[in-house]
Parts: sequence; C-alpha cells; structure tokens
Amino acid sequence: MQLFLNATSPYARVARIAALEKGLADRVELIWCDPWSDDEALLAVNPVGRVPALTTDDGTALVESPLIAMHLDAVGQGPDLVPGAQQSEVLHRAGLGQGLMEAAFNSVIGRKHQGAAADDSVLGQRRARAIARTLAALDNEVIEGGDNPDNRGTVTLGDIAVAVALDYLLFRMPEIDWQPRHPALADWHEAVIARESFRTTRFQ
Ligand SMILES: N[C@@H](CCC(=O)N[C@@H](CS)C(=O)NCC(=O)O)C(=O)O
Repeated sequence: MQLFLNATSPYARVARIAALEKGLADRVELIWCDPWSDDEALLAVNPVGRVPALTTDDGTALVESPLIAMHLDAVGQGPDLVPGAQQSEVLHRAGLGQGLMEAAFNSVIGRKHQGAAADDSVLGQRRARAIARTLAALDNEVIEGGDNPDNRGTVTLGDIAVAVALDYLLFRMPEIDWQPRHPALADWHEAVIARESFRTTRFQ
C-alpha cells in the first residue's frame, strides 16, 4: 500500500496513526508530497488533489481520512479502531474530531490566503464558535464518561481523530489556548498522545 501524505496535515496524520496502530508500518509505504503544488503522482491517485490518499493492495485509490482509516482497520491486526459493540459511540467521537479538524484547518487556510480578515469574516466567526462549542462538548463527554484511555490500553478511531484535532489546534492555533479552560480534556489528550503512534508522527 502507498499512503500519500505531508507532515502538517491533520487528516494525513489520522491515516498514518491508524496504520501504525494496526501494525501496518511495514506494509504502508509513505509517499511524501505537497498537495498545494499539484503534485502529479498525488493527482494520479486523487483527482481532488488532497492528502491523505491511499492505494490499497489491490490498487484501489482511497481518499478521505476516515474511510482510509476504516480500510486500514479491516486489513490490519490488533484491536479494532471501530469496535462493533461501540460503533455509534466511536463514530460520534470520530465525527466531532473530524469537524473540529475541519473548522481549525479552514481557519488556518483562510488566514494563509486572506490574512487576519479571514478570522473577522462571518465564516471565520462561525468557525471560531464551532471550535469553542466542540471543545466544551468534548470536555463534558470526557468528564461524564469518566474516559481514561490509560485504563483501556487501546485507542479507537474516535480517540485518534479528536486527539489529532486537539494537537492541530496547539500546532497551528496556539492562541486558542484550550488546555487551561478544558483541563479534563487536556488530561485525556496527554494520555492519548503519549502513545508511540502519536509520538512518532508529531506535526512539524
Ligand atoms: N476531508 C478530507 C480533507 C483532506 C484535506 O483537506 N487535506 C488537505 C491537507 S491538510 C489538502 O490536501 N489540501 C490541499 C487542497 O485542498 O488542495 C479528509 O478527511 O481526508
């Protein structure tokens, strides 16, 4: 399999972590590329021109990080990233993680292309509110669920998506400074990112 990725994409990091968690490091060749420069090899696999993209063992091209992660979950080994018995709960959390990632990523891209005006725009303000609400909701869920990934020893696709989104906020939007306002979520995040799959895929 080949995984097209870059080092700053939160979506690509989700796919990479999924591959590591499923023991697929030796079966997934990493193809580093710049999606913003219309990389020809990437476009041949993904006409949309985004990372991550995965070519499977049978040559099928998969795009969209959650779909790639689900394929890796099926072909890899070890505990399921989307355990059948907790499917709705895990997909719920994966969706919040994906939404948080999108709000943050679109804010970062908006700033890159339009400067500070992007944050002041109607859409920028909506994204800021979405980020604030989602952080609060996740914090509540961690508190109410008594969720401690240390006790579980495993991670789900929901954990991966949320922890990567939180890490992306620290990496690209540190001014949000979410940890002091959401200490339970901050503890949860610390526990998840201590895993080797997170440590070896840090944003850079
Ligand atoms: N929904 C997609 C988002 C992928 C995405 O937006 N990737 C960014 C990098 S973080 C990209 O390649 N952008 C290039 C572009 O939009 O042209 C996923 O979950 O995989």
